[in-house]
Amino acid sequence: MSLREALNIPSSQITDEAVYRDRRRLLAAFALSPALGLSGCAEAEAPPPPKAAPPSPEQIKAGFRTDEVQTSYADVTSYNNFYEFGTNKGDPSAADKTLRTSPWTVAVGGACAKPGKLSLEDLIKGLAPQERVYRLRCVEGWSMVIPWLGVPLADVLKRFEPTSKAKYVAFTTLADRKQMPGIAYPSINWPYREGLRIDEAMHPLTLLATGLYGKPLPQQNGAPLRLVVPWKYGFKSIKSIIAISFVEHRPLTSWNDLQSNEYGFFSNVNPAVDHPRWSQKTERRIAGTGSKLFADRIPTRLFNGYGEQVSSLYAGMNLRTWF
Ligand SMILES: Nc1nc2c(c(=O)[nH]1)N[C@H]1C(S)=C(S)[C@@H](COP(=O)(O)O)O[C@H]1N2
Ligand SMILES: [Mo]
Repeated sequence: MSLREALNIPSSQITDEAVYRDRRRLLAAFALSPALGLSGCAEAEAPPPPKAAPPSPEQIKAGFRTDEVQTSYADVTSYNNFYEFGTNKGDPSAADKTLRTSPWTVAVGGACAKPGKLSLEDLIKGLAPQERVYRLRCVEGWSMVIPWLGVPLADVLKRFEPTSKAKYVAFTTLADRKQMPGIAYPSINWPYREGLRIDEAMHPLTLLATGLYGKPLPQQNGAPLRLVVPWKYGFKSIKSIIAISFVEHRPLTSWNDLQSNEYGFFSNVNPAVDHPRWSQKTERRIAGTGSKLFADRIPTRLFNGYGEQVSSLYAGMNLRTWF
C-alpha cells in the first residue's frame, strides 16, 4: 500500500510525480514567489524551461545532490512531522490551508552589526535559488530523498554581519493559534525552536529552503521558509521560520527541552548511538512511486552519509557525549 492509500487521499487530488518533474524547471523561477508560483497564467506565459541537468560529479562530491531514488512528491507532502498542525503524519497535509505565507516577515537580530526585520523577499533578494537533492533522516527511523529549492543559509546570515560573539544561531517557528490548530495542544513548549553552532550554520550544505520539486513549499513542509540540515536528524530542520538570532550561548531547542536524554542539541545522524527507546542502526527509506510505508530497512550512515563534507566540524568531539 502506498502512503497515499494509507492516508486515504484520493489520487485525483494529487498530480503525478512525473508532471512535477517536468514542471519543476518551469516553476523554479517562481518558487520564491508563492503568489506567482501558484498562478496558472504566470506558468503559461513563462518561457520554456531549461533542460534538467543530471547531477555533476562535483555536485555529488559536494553533497549538493544525490542520484538516489527520490521520494515521490505525493509522499513528501503527505507524510509529515509538523506538530503545529497536529501530531499524526497525515495531520499537516489534511489541515485547512490557514497559514498566511505572504506577507511573511523574518526578524534577524542578536550579535550582529546589521539586525533587521525583513520581508521574505528582501531576506533572500539577489540570491539565486539552488536545487539540492538531500537525504532526510528522521530520528523516528524513516528517511526520504527530497529535491529542495533554496539558498545557502550562510549567504543570508553574512548580510547581517555577525560579530565575534555569534557562537550559535537560534531559529523560531511561528506559533499562531489562529493559523495553526496544533498550537492548542501542549505537545511542544511553543514556539518550536532550533539552533545550530555558527560553523554548522555557515556550512555550504545548510540550506534555507523555499521550495521542493520546483514548487513553493507547501504549508505542511514548512512554508514559506524552512531550514534543511541534511546530516542531522530531521527535527533540526525547523519549519516556517519567523526569527533568526545570533547568540553567544547554546540556545534552547524544542526536542532537547522536551526530553534531553533522548534528543541532543547536536543530533547528528549516527547509527552507533541508539535512541534510548530504539535502535538508530537502520532506517526505512520511503522513495520512488508506490513506495511502502514500511519499506525494507537500509543501513543508516554516520552524518547521514555526509561525513566527507561535515566530519571535520566535529573533530575531537565525543559523539556519544555530544549526541
Ligand atoms: N516547526 C516545526 N518544524 C519541524 C517539525 C515540527 O513539528 N515543527 N518537525 C520536524 C521533524 S521531526 C521532521 S522529521 C521534519 C519533517 O519535514 P517534512 O515534513 O518536510 O518531511 O521537520 C522538522 N521541522
Ligand atoms: Mo523527525
